[in-house]
Amino acid sequence: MLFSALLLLSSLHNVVAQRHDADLMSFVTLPEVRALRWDVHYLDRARAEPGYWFVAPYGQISPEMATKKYQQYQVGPYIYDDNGMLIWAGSLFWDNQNVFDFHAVHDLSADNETHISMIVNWERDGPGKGKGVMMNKHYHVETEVNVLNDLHDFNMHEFNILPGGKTALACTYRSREISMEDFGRPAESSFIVSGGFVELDMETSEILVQWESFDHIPLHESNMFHAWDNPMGDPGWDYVHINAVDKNLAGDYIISLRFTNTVYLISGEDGHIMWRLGGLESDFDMDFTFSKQHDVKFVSSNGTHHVISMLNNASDERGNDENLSSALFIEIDTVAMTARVISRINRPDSDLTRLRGSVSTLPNGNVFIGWSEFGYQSEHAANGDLLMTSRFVGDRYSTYRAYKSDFIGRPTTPPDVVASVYGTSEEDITTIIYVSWNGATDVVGWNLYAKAYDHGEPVKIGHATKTDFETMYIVDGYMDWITAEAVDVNGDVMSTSRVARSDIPQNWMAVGFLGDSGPSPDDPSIIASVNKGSTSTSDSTIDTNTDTTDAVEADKTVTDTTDSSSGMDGMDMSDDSTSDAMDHDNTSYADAKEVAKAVYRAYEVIRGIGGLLIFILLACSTGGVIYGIWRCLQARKRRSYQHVPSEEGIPVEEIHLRSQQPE
Ligand SMILES: *[C@@H]1O[C@H](CO)[C@@H](O)[C@H](O)[C@H]1NC(C)=O
Ligand SMILES: *[C@@H]1O[C@H](CO)[C@@H](O)[C@H](O)[C@H]1NC(C)=O
Ligand SMILES: *[C@@H]1O[C@H](CO)[C@@H](O)[C@H](O)[C@H]1NC(C)=O
Ligand SMILES: *[C@@H]1O[C@H](CO)[C@@H](O)[C@H](O)[C@H]1NC(C)=O
Ligand SMILES: CC(=O)N[C@H]1CO[C@H](CO)[C@@H](O)[C@@H]1O
Repeated sequence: MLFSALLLLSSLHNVVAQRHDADLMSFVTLPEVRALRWDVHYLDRARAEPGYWFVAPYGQISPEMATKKYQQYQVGPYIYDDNGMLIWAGSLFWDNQNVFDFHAVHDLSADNETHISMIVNWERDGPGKGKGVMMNKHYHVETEVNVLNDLHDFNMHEFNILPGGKTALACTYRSREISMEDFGRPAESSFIVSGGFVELDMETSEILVQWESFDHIPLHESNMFHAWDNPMGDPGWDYVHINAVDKNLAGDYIISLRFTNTVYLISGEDGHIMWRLGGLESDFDMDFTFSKQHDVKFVSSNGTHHVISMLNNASDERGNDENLSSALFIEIDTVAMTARVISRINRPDSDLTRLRGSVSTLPNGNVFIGWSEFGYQSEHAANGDLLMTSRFVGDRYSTYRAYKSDFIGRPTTPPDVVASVYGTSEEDITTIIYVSWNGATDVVGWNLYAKAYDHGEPVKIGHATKTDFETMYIVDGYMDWITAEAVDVNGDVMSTSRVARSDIPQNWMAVGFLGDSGPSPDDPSIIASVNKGSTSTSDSTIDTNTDTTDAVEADKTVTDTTDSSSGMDGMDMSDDSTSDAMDHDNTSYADAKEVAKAVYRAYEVIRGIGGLLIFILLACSTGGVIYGIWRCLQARKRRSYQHVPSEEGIPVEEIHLRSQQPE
């Protein structure tokens, strides 16, 4: 008996363990997106630079085969806040295509805003050769930069939009046939992949500068193609493997070739190699070595003295040169011809980054490092102190590079709202509302509205604080025709959703609803004003979810004066007081709902016999009567909402008008 119970338990446990999507987020408002969850650890939060993470998870580097199967969106560009909260899922935009080098772009002359850029991968089954893309804060594509016709694809390593935003750098891989003379075999030739870069015009994709290793870097510098290797046919030996390019203000280019373990400075004037750092033919007196480096960038450069950063992964698919990877900051003096490490930041988990990776300096001097595999990334103070590490919860994806930046995202698509109605009787109906706004930064809360009927006025039914990508809000009653307003820190409305009809069961009786017929939508204004009446001081009972601070404040006073030794915290008290208020108001609330039902049913009838026009005509023709009653009601309203039920006898349209009165 016990044994079988244990067996059952363990098999249940396996069911839980076998859930294959526990590392993925899911949303009611964005059901097609399964964004990756993060595991985040702060060691010193106060010193971290504020900003958002830019990552582009992918499953495999080369494009996957197209499929007709329905797939949820996972790979592609994503923005998260620095707690791992999703801000933008861009996977929808590129239909699950791989995206690389996704980051924020500053220093554009066109405006003073932060843009975003990325490389969209080539298509395996389509004509797409991939492209460099820049988007604005509205997630509109502003610029698409395409590749040369003779290239296979827009190379995945680098899309480096230069200050001013007029031009961008990209890597090129091009197949060439070369004599093996350099290997002492002049009679033979082999195909090689020549590594190069281009500087492209952002507007026209025109090539302004083009450089290739073929003309400048002999075969013997390669640690991939050796004197004893056989010649290869097209496409040939990838003998240098370019993986980064940057440009300084002097107009010279720095490139990283992973298969020569060397960083090169290329003259912007004539393309000659000005110096080599590392590898077999380094021009510098160095106090360090590096290998298999990534993401070599200028930190500063004044023509003779440079500071560069790189990820020294010291490891690749063929082997390790040392036991852990590091980010290096190197000071290069081209007068004395010395290169010195000014900062080394080791991988916090002492592991190796076998491939890929990135290192960037943040405005406050912090260093943000993407170690690539499984999204492992870390932030460090300028002195190297570890401030934060994080990684994807699951092992299914990596990101080629990872960045952190400030950003303002303002999608032009409205927020998404989904609402559902639940309950087993007219009295316990609840509406659950979900809202999100893919891509919007700086949303602090949501104002939620419902309408009594489709042409009614929206009535505010609550406010929810945003604490995650998607916000849930629960409200009493059958709320329908829901809209949500995104609110910023000043309380200003940023955008309003479309009107969402609430989902209801197809058959209320079949799902356990007790009653002869299913419920109908409530008039939100009556519910709202009854709720308001019950406290008669503020909005707080309408907003029970979010205005808890108010409630807590009030309750603390109560606790202090009545029973300061109760040991109850403010939250408990607030729950009590809310339910007290509900008890008080039980009758009026229920009756008010009845009124709302009557209004709704009457409206349905009126609509049945001729629509809104008749409704309005009717309302106008009885306007005088209504006015009188309205004055009378106003007087009552000020006294107490407890009298709401007594209005049940008055004509429908008057009640309706009353419900339209501004609060
Ligand atoms: C650009 O924006 C920053 C804040 O984002 C502001 O401090 C700066 O003054 C702006 N510069 C210009 C030229 O508008
Ligand atoms: C470049 O910087 C170095 C050290 O920061 C300085 O000694 C040198 O004079 C600078 N050169 C120029 C041309 O500004
Ligand atoms: C790597 O670690 C091993 C032992 O863990 C040690 O014997 C070896 O010397 C280390 N290599 C380097 C380059 O530090
Ligand atoms: C309030 O309503 C609930 C259920 O609707 C009922 O059980 C309770 O007795 C009512 N309270 C008052 C004070 O009428
Ligand atoms: C930073 C550093 O020391 N890196 C290592 C890089 O790889 C070489 C060998 O290729 C090692 O000697 C270095 O120690």
